[in-house]
Amino acid sequence: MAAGSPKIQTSGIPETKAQKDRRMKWFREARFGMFIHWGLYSIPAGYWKGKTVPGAAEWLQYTAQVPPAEYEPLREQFNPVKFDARKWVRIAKAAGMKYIVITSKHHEGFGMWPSKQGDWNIGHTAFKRDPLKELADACKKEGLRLCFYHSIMDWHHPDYLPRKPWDRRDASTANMDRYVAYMKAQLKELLTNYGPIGILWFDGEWENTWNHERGQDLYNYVRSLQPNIIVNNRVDVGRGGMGGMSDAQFAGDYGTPEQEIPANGLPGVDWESCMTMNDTWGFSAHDQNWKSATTLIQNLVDCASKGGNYLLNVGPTSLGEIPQPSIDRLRDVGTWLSKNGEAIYSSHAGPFPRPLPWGRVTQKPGKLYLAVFDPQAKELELPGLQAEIRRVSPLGSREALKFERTADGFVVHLPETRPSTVPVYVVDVVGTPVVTTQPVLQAKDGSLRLPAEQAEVTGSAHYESDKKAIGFWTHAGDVVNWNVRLRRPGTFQATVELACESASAGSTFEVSIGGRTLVGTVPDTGSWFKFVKVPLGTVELPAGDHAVQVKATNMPHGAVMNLRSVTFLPRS
Ligand code: FHN
Repeated sequence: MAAGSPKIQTSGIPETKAQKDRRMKWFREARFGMFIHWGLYSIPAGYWKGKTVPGAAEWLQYTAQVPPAEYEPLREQFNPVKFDARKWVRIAKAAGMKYIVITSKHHEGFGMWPSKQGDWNIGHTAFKRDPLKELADACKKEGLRLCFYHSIMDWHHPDYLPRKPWDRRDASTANMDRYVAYMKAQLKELLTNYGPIGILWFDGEWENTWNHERGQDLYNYVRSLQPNIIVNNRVDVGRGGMGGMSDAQFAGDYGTPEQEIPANGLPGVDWESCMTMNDTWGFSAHDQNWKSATTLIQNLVDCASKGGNYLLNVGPTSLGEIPQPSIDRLRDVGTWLSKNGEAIYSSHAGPFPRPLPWGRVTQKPGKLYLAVFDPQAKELELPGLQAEIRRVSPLGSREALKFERTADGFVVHLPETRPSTVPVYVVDVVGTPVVTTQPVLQAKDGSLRLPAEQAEVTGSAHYESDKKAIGFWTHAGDVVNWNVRLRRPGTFQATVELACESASAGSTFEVSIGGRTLVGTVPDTGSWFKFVKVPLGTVELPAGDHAVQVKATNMPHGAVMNLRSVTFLPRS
């Protein structure tokens, strides 16, 4: 270690910043990985005793309350004769993914490798092969990193506590220390027999038998077996819910927001958003709610534009095949990345502190990459950008696009013809671009549209990307803020788009802008997901910069609302 290098405590293991940067380098460059949830749950695939089991398919044992004795016969049925590690890895590689995180053991406790610890693993099935070894060999051959997801929570091991309500086995002799020793013995097999492992992706850390002491000990143990491995934050108990990362005092190298992309990333830490392609992690025969390839591409760009990675899940069938809808989408994402990967791999968060209405921006030294989500956009405003722009071109072309500096930053004029799916434009800049202030700008049609993703929130309420709204608004003192710039005065009709379940309806709130205040009452919209537009009346506003605030004036129940947007439309 270089003399005098400041040491940073990485959860009990002294490491300099330079050493951690070296360890994280491949992860920060990769930006895109494949998550694989594969286990015995792929056999029932969302059904049990002829009935549909709702929710995530890998949770079937819990949701259908299947006692271990009734679940265990699945082991005798498991024989994934169509499993082909090379095919899986080539699908991931062609999709532009740089690493694979596969469930070595999910909550069901079943080991997906022939472990010598006990008999609840694939070594005691008709499938006399080791899928993790075959994946390790295929990843090595194709140049991807193999990583393991390992659940701390274990619904099968007799020493794991707490027991689930549907598990009537005697718990009087259960011993959590003995369980941890078992888990460590399995992890030692995984970290000594399968070559260099990129990430140990822990999960299931939320039950009361797990704590910081155990988490830090497990982090240190894993790193002692493979010092260069990366360990996610779910090894410890410092994850702030699904939000990702709460406190650096806990073990773990990066944050893990799940099924969402933080509105403004997780500044100052490494992070990776894990998301499903439909609504389940494990294979479900009844979940056909597939996201479009365009949505998956936009999610990847959104993560990269905020300095994070995107871990996209597939749930293979019990025969060992990745579902065709997943294959089709991954192929389309790979096609996009083959043309636009320069904007993603080894990119950094763009200079804009908040998302832009037309898309996202990533950056590399001397370049900005403008990824356009809005298919109708004809020009791109870059509010508050301080930079010297030399040239703007479509990525991969030398065509020079028109652009000009304005009072508000820059405007780039887009070509008439452009790729249909998330076109990317490269801005050649001199030096390091800076964004001093990023007001939400009034559109050319005079409208002022304030989406939740561009707001700054004071308090614990926060943006939920699955609802495109600010939720968890459970404190009456939370305030939602936008800084806006009106380039033309006028009289505007104000409208709030919101959702609120019946039990929480009735809060009153006010929207203030330019010294004017509009008031409203939150109606029952039927659910937190069902959004309606509530007119608030009209307001006359001068041109100039204004602060917009939405705050509750009364919160009679547990929450105020889910706020999707505030819109000011000019009265004709
Ligand atoms: O309970 C698991 C779930 O099955 C899935 O594995 C996700 C993926 O991150 N993690 C847990 C839910 O947070």
